[in-house]
Amino acid sequence: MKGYRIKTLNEFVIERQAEYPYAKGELTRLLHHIGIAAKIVHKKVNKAGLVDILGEAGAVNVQGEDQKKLDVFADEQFISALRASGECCGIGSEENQEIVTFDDDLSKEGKYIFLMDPLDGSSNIDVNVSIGTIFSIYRRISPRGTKPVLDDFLQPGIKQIAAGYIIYGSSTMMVYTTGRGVNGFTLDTSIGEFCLSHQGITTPEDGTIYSVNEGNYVHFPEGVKQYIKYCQEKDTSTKRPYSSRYIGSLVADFHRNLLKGGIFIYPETAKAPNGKLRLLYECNPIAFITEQAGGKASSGNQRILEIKPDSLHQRIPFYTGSLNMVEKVESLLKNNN
Ligand code: AHM
Ligand code: MG
Repeated sequence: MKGYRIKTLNEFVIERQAEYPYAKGELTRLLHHIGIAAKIVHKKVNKAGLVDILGEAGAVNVQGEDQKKLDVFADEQFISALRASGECCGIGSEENQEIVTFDDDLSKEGKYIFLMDPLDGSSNIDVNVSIGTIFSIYRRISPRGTKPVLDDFLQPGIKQIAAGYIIYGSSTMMVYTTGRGVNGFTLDTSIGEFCLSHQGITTPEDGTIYSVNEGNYVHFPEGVKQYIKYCQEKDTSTKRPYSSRYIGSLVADFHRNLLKGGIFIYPETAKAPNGKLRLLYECNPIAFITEQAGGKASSGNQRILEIKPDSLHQRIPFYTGSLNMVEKVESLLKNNN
């Protein structure tokens, strides 16, 4: 019998790098350091119920150390891992109002900038439900050797070099794309390595799951209301009614739908005309992955990846998942405009 050998994340990215003759290993090193931060956060997430990490950020524990909430902890871990990589000159994060720029000479030479939601699904942290990290990587436009500027971070999603997420679920997984398909790696805790477990992920064109916070139904645009009714109607030829599944962690809801086929919706409402989710570090990376897997990501009337951002924490209505499902809701939105 032929022996089966696992492939680790690091082996995989190095192998992929060899396919680009001019690659110097910078992105490889960056992905390696993302993996390190992910493992540290994984460890903390797994112990969240045991230690006093759930205390108020800023409170002082018995050792006299600042207690940090998991989201603050994750933010710090990713920032320090990226700083250590020497390939990243600055970071935009949901946890920080302004961009974080690295001052050391090595980092200033770095050609990449990094955007992240370090711990997404914050309402699920304290109740042992899946949460995640979402990230996006761009080439800077400001000259190397200088501090990055806001414009480096305000590039449209089509300019992404890589994007991914880590899901801290029943197991911890990292899923990422560099624009050549989507691959998933599951953390084998016995050896401390992310191992290739989901190669070449594609999402079904038609799904049977819809994910939306239906509690907000009365506030939704007419097109979304009609789409929800459509999902609930009986029609065996299209496998309706669909199943409704909503965890309240974008990463977890999206990950399930990516693998099984489905749609995730966070629409605009009268109260929140731009929805809730953030374009730069939630919607763009997820949109890049969706498209690479054969799905679609839209703001309702525009391709997410083509939107030119105007601010770091900008929000956008988000419709993503199986191609035909997203197109159906887009057409209902259009008809009810
Ligand atoms: P967060 O970044 O503060 O965790 O908020 C984002 C989360 C997403 O993970 C999730 O899809 C959404 O907010 C859930 O919002 P709601 O509770 O309004 O349905
Ligand atoms: Mg978030």
